[in-house]
Amino acid sequence: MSKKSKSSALHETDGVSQSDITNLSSIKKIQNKRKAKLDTETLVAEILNGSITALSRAITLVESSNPSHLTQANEVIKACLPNANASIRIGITGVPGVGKSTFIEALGLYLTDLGKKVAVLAVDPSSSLSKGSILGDKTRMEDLVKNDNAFIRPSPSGTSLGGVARKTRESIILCEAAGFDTIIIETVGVGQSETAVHSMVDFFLLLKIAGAGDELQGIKRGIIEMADAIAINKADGDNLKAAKLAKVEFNRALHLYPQKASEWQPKVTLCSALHREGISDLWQHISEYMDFTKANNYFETHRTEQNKFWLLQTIEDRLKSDFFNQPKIKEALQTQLQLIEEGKTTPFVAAEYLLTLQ
Ligand SMILES: Nc1nc2c(ncn2[C@@H]2O[C@H](COP(=O)(O)OP(=O)(O)OP(=O)(O)O)[C@@H](O)[C@H]2O)c(=O)[nH]1
Ligand SMILES: [Mg+2]
Repeated sequence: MSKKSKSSALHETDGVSQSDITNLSSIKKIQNKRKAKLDTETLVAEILNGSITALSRAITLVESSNPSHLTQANEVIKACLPNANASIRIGITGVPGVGKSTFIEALGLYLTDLGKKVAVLAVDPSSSLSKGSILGDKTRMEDLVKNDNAFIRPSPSGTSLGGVARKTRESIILCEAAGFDTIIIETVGVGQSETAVHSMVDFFLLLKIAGAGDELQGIKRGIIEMADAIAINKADGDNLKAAKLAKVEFNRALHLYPQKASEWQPKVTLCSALHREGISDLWQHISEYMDFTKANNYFETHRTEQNKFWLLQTIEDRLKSDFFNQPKIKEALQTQLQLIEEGKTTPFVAAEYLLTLQ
């Protein structure tokens, strides 16, 4: 190594030599143990016992694209299903930087203090490209990561939102079977991912920050319709006044929307995730929602509707990927796309042709 590079701030110290204790054979043993495929029965028993290692393994199976893993994943989920359901599922959305991760850490710590077991999952199809939010979340949730009663799993990777969402949905079942009673699912407020998360949770929370007074500008109408509560975050310091104004404006706007199927009237609350303020008020609100929807039966019927939706969604996803993954379709599709570009066929004739090929 040259003298120059040693004096650079980027210089790394030479590697630490391997200690005597870790000899090759013990490393091999550990590796083999890790690799050993647990049989389904043992895996399920360990999950039901609350083993985080078993839970993580099962989620890895769910997320795998290896067909043999998928078969085992399906068996595990089937065995876990009777033990799932005894939880509440909360979806959280908001634009990047609104404070979702900070908020989830604050809420998660508040709930573990109450004696709850909290699992945090995510649906973020973009993270598979950047890997950004995975790292970001783990560092933003520093205290929650260390908490024994919390389990945090980054968004599964995948190219289609449908695939990513299915994996998260199946992970919910596994977390519930492992004894987690509160499942928090985070998503970034872009694309269709909110709709996917909305269709797998009991309560949907929209996080906002106060803007320049024109609060409703640029916010998708559909998201407000989905929200069971809106929390204006960063209601602290100089921002508090603007946050209070935003609260009034959102409250007014909410009253203009038709009544929700749940008959629940969403509220707007203020919070500061950073200072962990307003968290208990919001939790009170969520608890009231659970009581209210359990009493009027919406909670149950809503979950049944969600299950029906996911049945149809899964079939749709499977048919689509089975179709597009056939080599002959891949090839013929390219030809048909080219013909369209040259104006030699129409989309409908081309589609008819491709569909007869399978
Ligand atoms: N003042 C203040 N800052 C906050 C609050 N909550 C979060 N922040 C800050 O806002 C920034 C973004 O917070 P994150 O929790 O990473 O936001 P996020 O929504 O998870 O962001 P993405 O993961 O990028 O979508 C960080 O610098 C936080 O410290 C709050 O209540 N008050
Ligand atoms: Mg985040």
